[in-house]
Amino acid sequence: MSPQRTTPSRTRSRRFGTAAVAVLAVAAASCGSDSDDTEPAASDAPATTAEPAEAEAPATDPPSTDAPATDVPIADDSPYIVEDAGDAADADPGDGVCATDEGSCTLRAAVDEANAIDGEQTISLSSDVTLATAGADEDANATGDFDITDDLVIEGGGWVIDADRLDRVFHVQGVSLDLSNITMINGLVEGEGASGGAVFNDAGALSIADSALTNSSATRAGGAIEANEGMTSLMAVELSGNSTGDGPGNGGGLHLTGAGTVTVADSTVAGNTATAEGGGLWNSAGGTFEITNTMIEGNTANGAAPDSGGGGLYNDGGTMTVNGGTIDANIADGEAGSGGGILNNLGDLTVTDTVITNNTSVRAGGGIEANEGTTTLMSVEMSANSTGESPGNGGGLHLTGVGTVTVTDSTVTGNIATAEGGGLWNSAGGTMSVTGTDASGNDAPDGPDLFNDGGTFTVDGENV
Ligand SMILES: [Ca+2]
Ligand SMILES: [Ca+2]
Ligand SMILES: [Ca+2]
Repeated sequence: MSPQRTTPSRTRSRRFGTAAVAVLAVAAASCGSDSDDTEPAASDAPATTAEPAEAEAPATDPPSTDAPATDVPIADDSPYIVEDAGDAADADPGDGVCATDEGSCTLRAAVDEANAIDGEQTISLSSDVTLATAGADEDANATGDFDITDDLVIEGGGWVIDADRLDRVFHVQGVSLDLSNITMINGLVEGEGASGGAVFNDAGALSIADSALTNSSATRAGGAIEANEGMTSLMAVELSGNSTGDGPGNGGGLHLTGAGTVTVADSTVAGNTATAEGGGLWNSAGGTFEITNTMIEGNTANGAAPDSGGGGLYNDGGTMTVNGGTIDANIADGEAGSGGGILNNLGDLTVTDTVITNNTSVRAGGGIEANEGTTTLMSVEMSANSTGESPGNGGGLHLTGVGTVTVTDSTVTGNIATAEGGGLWNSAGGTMSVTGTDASGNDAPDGPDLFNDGGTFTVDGENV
């Protein structure tokens, strides 16, 4: 068999793939549910009951019949090998065996079993899986999404989990979930507050590696992933084609609520859409959000307000760090949408060693919109970004209100504004300091490279 056939997550995803599954499959085959017949029966009854009267021992001890099961720790089958693409529940959760009434192991049965047994078990997929038990808003793994209530590892082997628009895929309830080598598609959560189209990390520790989350959506936030506090880590993950609805619709790819931590590394966030803010990724006021060596490409935010938008990234007052990677061709297309690449709203944004290019907005900040807050760019290439006609200020970067922007050792070239400041635009209350930076070859009717609307604006120490 060839478990990789459907995954778009490329060659690197095979690191834990076929070989590991094969080994685990062999292990399972040799130490499965038949362990009962191998040892206990022969040895124990004779040994413990040899001398005392034959009559009493069997009566008081539990030994002779199935007794070993009650005294001996459960012979846990983990890793559970999912070879049934269906969605039936486990027949006897907690007996250590992943088995439906039919005797096969589905993902739902494996999660039933892992939840029921203390400690962190491992599930290995050996088949695609399709959700088939309708019923969202249920938290005991009976219907809809798979509810994770105990620490768990799932090795996907390159297989696909299709939520079939019935619900999201995983709901992590304050525990840890490590996912690797899985493609998750077609998640859907609808209604007021519905968040996390594919995965909802509710105050847990979620780690996803070498995986793809595609074509999922949520009404409120987090088209693919919603993190409510907790810790969320994506490593070599593709978030693509996910979307939010309109309630309000933030974070087309991923959204963080509250005081959590999100890290995204060596990943791709592409073609996601948010109805309001953060077409790709959205960070909360209490959030710490680190993005490293990641491609943020072709995402769209539709929000109409001046502090709405952020086609690629939106930082809503928290701490966001972008280090390495590219922010390319993202769009803030609302009526006064701002920050085609990034919108830093009242927060602390630091961008280093990153290319910001081809992004567009309607109102201001083709590449970056800073609404107050602190924005620091170092070794950034900002090129070919543009703003539209409402009014269209700051093709590269625009600062609104009383904020601070620092640009060091960077290039700001080829950006276009319809009105003022093709490269950089500083507000009346703003402090903008540019050092060691090439700001040239930008285009705007007023201030082709730089425009100062009355604030403090220096380039290499000289007032603009
Ligand atoms: Ca069981
Ligand atoms: Ca467990
Ligand atoms: Ca459920």
